[in-house]
Amino acid sequence: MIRFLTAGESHGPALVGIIDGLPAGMRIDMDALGREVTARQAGYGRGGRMKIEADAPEFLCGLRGGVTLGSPVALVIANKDFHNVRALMDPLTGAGPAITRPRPGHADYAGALKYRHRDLRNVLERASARETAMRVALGALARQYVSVFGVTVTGFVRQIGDVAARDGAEEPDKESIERSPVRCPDAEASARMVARIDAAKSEGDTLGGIFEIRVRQMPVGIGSNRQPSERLDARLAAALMSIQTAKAVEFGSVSGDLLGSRSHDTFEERDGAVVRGSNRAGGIEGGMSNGAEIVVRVKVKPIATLMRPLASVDLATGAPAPAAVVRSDVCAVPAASVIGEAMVCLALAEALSEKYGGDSVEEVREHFEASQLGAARVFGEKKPTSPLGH
Ligand code: EPS
Repeated sequence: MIRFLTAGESHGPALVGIIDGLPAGMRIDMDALGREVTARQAGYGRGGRMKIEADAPEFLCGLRGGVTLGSPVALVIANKDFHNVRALMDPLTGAGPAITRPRPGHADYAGALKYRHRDLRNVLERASARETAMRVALGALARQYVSVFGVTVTGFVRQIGDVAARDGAEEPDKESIERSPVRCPDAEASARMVARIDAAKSEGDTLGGIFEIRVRQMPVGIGSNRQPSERLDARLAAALMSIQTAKAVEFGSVSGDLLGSRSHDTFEERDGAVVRGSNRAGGIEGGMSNGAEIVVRVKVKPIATLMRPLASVDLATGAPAPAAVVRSDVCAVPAASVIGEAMVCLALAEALSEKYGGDSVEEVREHFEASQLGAARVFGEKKPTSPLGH
């Protein structure tokens, strides 16, 4: 089974990641991995930190000659900013003035109480979304695993603040997403999102939004109806909700009036094949992939660090005081969409490896092909297909 762990503080020496369970024999596309990690760093609305960092994942083990060995793969990403704050953050000698005014919406307060930290820096360093740089690197490996089955995962931004993309952006292509400074394929909305971020910045405010992930060519029957924790939608939702700013996850599109007659996908017969009339379920029924495109949207909250700080209380004195102000981003929704892709790749890799897993990529392919042949026999010639025809 594929699983992963990350470690590292935002301003510590490095981020560390381990992914275990990748089969032997996968030639890793380093350029593709680098592009994903760089895409997370970009996106209009980022603050000063991204001018310091140039994330370059380094492999420590699990590969030889760029090919997976079947052993755990470990990576590090250096934090360049560590060298600017070494006195504060050195793992052995780090010390400095305590941060004591919690930011509403951040981990500061709950974490201070949980760990009994008197200095909120001890909480916020690990809570920081800096950690997602490693998730994206691991997610890039997971993407290369899911691509063995033909699965593709594309994320894009649907909304920033009160600016929403036109609904016409239904089949977003990679080029228009990448051309946009906010990863929104609707060029006109994209320009308005940029202006909205500028306005929020000049007001000392921050902006949240909504991103969407599409998964194409997903094999049927991944996930399970057997146990609550095995349901594919539950697993994807958990993976996406683990992103620091995520507040809500939604699959498909139940009709606004919540009428059953307008919320489900009819079965139809076309040229001897079973097809679906629509894809309102978003590709998952009964906790299992149904072969249609998986469509999932995530709402992300605005960043908790405001340059015009919200009301808080100094935990050291008990007196009212504005929340701590530290360097941060104005809007990280474009980055969140890249992280969302990574989390979906990791969750799908885990679920796919349960059904088709093997010790080598050749064996995985054999398992997959045998399973596809068997599935095609279940309904004879009436092979079920998705509304998109795959
Ligand atoms: C973050 C605060 C900012 C962001 C950071 C997440 O960092 P800093 O306080 O150093 O300016 O830039 O994101 C990253 C470093 C990153 O790589 O995404 C936070 O508090 O969550």
